[in-house]
Parts: sequence; C-alpha cells; structure tokens
Amino acid sequence: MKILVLNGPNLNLLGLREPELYGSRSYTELTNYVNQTAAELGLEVEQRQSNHEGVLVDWIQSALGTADAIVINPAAYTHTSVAILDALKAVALPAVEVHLTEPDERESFRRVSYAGLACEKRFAGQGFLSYRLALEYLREKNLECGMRNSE
Ligand code: CA2
Repeated sequence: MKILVLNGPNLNLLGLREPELYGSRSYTELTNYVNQTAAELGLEVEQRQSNHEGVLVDWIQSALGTADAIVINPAAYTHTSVAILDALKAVALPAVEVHLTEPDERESFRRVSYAGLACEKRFAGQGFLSYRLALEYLREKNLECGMRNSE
C-alpha cells in the first residue's frame, strides 16, 4: 500500500519557531518518524511539503494512479482552501486529515476544516503521533478490504 503524505505551509519551520505549540522536533525529524512508522507497518510512503496551495493541489491530483491513499496536514489551508477540498474530492482516494495541535481548541477560525469534508478520518492534537494513527488507520482499513475481497 502506497500513501502520499502531504504537509502544508510553514510546517517546514517545525522546531525552529513556536516550540510551545508545535514541539521542538524539526520537519526532518517528522519525515524520519513517518518513514520509520511506515516501515514498521509495511507501508510505502512518499512525503512532501509545500507553502503553496496550487502545488498541494497538483500533488493531490498526482496521487491518482500512483498512490492508494492520502494523509494530509493542510496546515493553515485547512481553514481556507476550497481548492484542496475539491482536489481531494476529485481524486476520491481514501484521505485522512492530520494535525499536530487540536485546531478545535484554538482560535474560532480554526474550527472550520474544508479539507476535512473530503477526509474519512481526522487525527489531531497528538503531535507526531497523529501521523502514526493515520497510517495505522489506513493500514487497518486496507487489511480489512483485502480480507473481504478474499472471502
Ligand atoms: O496543528 C496543526 O498541525 C496545524 O495544521 C498547524 C497549522 C495551523 O494553521 C493549523 O490550524 C493546525 C500551522 C502550521 C505552522 O507550523 C509552524 C511550525 C513551526 C513554527 C511555526 C509554524
């Protein structure tokens, strides 16, 4: 199972700013954590980060035919981007929304998630663990599908 893991704007600054909110580990540490988790779970992952909405849309589109599922932390675009919502709907792959913090417990403008409308699950407020939970969820779901298909 191949999973495209996308991270949105400013997540490349992890560990460099606002550690009280986002933790002290870097973006490279996040990608290492996700790679290690994927290896443990027997999943293939491709990870990308962009500060640009259109680039994220292009990558979501590129998942069609090249990935089985998407894990996405759209960062600030979570709360603004109909383009990312439309792209996720268009590719219609299983998608999971992840967040390091719990947006619902922060400013009221973070309570809306457009991307979440196209995602079947959300893991938030658990730091790096949110990404692991997303991968575990997709793996479990894939195993269940495989079992059903072999019946
Ligand atoms: O909790 C999350 O993962 C968020 O997606 C993070 C976004 C925020 O806009 C969402 O509401 C929730 C912000 C990402 C900014 O990342 C930074 C990392 C280090 C330093 C500064 C910003």
